[in-house]
Amino acid sequence: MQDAITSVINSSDVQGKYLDADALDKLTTYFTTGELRVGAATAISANAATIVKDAVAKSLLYSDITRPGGNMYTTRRYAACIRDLDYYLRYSTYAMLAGDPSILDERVLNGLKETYNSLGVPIGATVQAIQAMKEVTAGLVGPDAGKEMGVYFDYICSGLS
Ligand SMILES: CCC1=C(C)/C(=C/C2=NC(=C\c3[nH]c(/C=C4\NC(=O)[C@H](C)[C@H]4CC)c(C)c3CCC(=O)O)/C(CCC(=O)O)=C2C)NC1=O
Repeated sequence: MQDAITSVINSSDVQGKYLDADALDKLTTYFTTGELRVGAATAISANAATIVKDAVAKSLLYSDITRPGGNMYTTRRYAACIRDLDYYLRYSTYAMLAGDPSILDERVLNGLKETYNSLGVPIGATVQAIQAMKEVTAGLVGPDAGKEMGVYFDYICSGLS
């Protein structure tokens, strides 16, 4: 896993240079948004179950997916879906704190699309639910932190698509 700091240091190191203006700019942005990130992470962790529930209500509930024949039908599969959404929220929060998406590649997206395809989990509906989480989260943490979280929700969606 990388973060905004190790990522600029690593890329300066491979060139054998001190941090240039561009690298220092990236670090300044990261440090000045530190409080925003920590505040958002605190609010998200205190409200995670509600965020997931509201996102499901906005996107999946009462659709064919929750009826017989749908992939969320049966309590076991419904619970697996809720659990997956909670993973996406928690790992997006980690990535937002780190200011870097690499943790998503390593711990979430690796092999996920293949798993979903083999189990018949619909990717389009999953993307809709993640987009609904993005909206609900932005409503909770405000537009600036919401935009930052949105980067990582979108990253998961493109990794799945
Ligand atoms: C931390 C990293 C991580 C991820 C991301 C993860 C995902 C993940 N989701 C799974 C299943 C599943 N995922 C879903 C999800 C859904 N079905 C729908 O229709 C909805 C659209 C959607 C929710 C948004 C369902 C229903 C299953 C169970 C499918 C089945 O067993 O038939 C499985 C198969 C094994 C299992 O059932 O636990 C994995 C590995 N596991 C991990 O360890």
